[in-house]
Amino acid sequence: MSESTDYSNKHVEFVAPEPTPEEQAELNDMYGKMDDLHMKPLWNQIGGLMPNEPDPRAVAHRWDWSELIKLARRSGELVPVGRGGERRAIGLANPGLGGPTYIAPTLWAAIQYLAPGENAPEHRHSQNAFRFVIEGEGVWTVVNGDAVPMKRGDFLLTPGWNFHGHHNIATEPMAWLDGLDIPFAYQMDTGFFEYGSETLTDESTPDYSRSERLWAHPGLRPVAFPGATSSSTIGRYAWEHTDAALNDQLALEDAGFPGVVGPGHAAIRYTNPTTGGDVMSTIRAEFHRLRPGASTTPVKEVGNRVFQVFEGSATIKVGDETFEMNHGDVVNVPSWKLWSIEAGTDGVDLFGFSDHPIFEKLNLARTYTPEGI
Ligand code: GTQ
Ligand code: FE2
Repeated sequence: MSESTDYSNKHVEFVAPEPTPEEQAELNDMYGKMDDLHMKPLWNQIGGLMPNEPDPRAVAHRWDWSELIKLARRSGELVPVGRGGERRAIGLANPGLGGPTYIAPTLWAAIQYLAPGENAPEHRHSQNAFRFVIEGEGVWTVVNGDAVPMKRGDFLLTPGWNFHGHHNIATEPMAWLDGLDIPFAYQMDTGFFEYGSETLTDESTPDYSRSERLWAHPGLRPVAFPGATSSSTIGRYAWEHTDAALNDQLALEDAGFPGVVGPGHAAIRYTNPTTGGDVMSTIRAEFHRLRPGASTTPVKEVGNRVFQVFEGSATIKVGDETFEMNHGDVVNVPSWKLWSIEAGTDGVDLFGFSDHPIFEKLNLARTYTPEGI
């Protein structure tokens, strides 16, 4: 290794001499032939195709809950749920991605709305799905014949290829947030879909699903089901457990013990009890609680995040943008944008999900925290 070897990421630009008119005519002829044969030279597009660091087309954007719920209600008046449509779900379309309804290149987020007495028929798909309930109750989602109650603060799973339908047995309409890996499946051509029963296979309305009875006792797993499963076996992560876990982290901090991720910042990750890993192969889900005025450490990460404010308020910075966030508001963080959250005067409770498991599995995950913060 010589002294003069420079391992820095030096940008060496090759500047070709200007072509003569004769050379230009030959170039035009060659490019025309390439075009006819569906070929494209790398040298005219290298910067866009292989940037020095992720340069996402997705932009950071905030969706206002009061607007989302207003239009969801309107769609409830105008659009029936039925075969064909299957779901009254309104996707959040990232303004940078144009056209398709993706909140991120890999992720779908939607507000879904069911009026009293309505039934969303059963189907299954290879796309992984979850629901997060920002407010309300009265809907049961039936996942592979298991009726799962949906209540405020609950996080519910429909891992890929499980039949699922929803029904609202209450006298009030209900809306919730859906998260799926639809764009990932669409862009990678991995999606399969099948219709199931038009009526729900279990119309009971138990307080707890069978999956919770078997799997949602902390640190205890049934001996009868020994294997590791690729998705979580828990259908519903009840709010009472999430809330208690976050309270306990902050109580430990008050008592001088470790447990929080940062000062005044408690956080839990929903896990698969058979592995301790993420709930599904493509989606990670977390819940964060920040004390009044507390903030997260700014970080850049490969992959996409989405947050929804559950209670309280926060200022969320993403790249050069600052978003004021209140109950129900949704914001996305594109890949490699520096982001941080600062809680408002009453603190903030935040639900969040990401596509990070995809990139961790593929050895493509990177994070960066600027020095001096
Ligand atoms: O509830 O089954 O937002 O299949 C998108 C696709 C919800 C669902 C969505 C779906 C569902
Ligand atoms: Fe579905």
